[in-house]
Amino acid sequence: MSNPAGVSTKFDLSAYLHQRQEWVENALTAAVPVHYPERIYEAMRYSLLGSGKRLRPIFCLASCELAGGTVAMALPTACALEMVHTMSLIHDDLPAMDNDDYRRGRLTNHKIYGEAIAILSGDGLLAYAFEWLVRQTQGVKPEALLEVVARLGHAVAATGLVGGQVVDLESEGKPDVTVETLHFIHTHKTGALLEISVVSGAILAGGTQELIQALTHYARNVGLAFQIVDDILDITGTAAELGKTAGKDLQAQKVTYPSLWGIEESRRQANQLIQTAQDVLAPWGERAIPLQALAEFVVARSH
Ligand code: GRG
Repeated sequence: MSNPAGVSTKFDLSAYLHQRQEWVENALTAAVPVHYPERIYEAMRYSLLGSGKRLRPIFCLASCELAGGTVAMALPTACALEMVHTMSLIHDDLPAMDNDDYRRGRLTNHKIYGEAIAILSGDGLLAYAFEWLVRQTQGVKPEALLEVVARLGHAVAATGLVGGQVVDLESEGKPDVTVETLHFIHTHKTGALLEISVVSGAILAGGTQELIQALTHYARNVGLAFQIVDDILDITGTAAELGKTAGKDLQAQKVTYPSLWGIEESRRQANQLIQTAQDVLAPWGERAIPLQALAEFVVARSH
């Protein structure tokens, strides 16, 4: 792993990810038990549990750790971030949006439960995410928690995910989408939630303004690199094998970074963004190693 701080260390990213994925999986399983009316809880659990890289929760836990906080301080927010992310995937797959039949290698929520329940399970997860983080967070200053709630709302609203999705839908089928429009789509549709994921952990832990600013810069670079790699994987990687694009010729429908820049240049840009993200956290030395490694994972991942 490259280490801009010059700290030589062996960091086992795989063990780090595995441990946190398990914490998040257990916490999410407990957060959404099945009650009457069972069908909606089952639909929520179908999309929420058992798969996904859990990157957003792990970014949140890692930044809390970097700011000197504990896992317990950030775990409810980490779960809320995954609930919001899951909501966005369920809604993104709907016939009115991307109309996808498969997600993470299995049928999408609406294919199993029908459109009405899929819409409602997304709505249920979104609202519950806010309740969960407010009620479950302990040992955090109320002002910090309020700031996280406000920022999460901002990341989901028309200022974030929703705005990005609208421009994405409006751009579909248009061959003349500019790199600026593509950038708007991704900084809102993908970047906004990644940014609050990274920054929320440090806010909860009472991190300094300097750290929060650095993490914002880190997150914006990682978020864009994440999207570039996502576009590359749609063409070359295992995403199609996993069924993400089954039955669709995405390249024919959407302007992407590789379609504008080519695959080689897109990869170069992604690597450059990751290098910048790592450099930003270099002053935090060894404490930033998990986030440095996570940044590399984003470009090296295969799905
Ligand atoms: C209804 C309030 C409301 C908002 C929804 C549908 C929508 C607005 C926005 C779409 C957001 C979206 C689906 C962005 C794509 C993000 C993305 C790159 C997902 C893949 O993330 P990974 O690789 O997936 O982390 P896993 O499966 O590992 O979780």
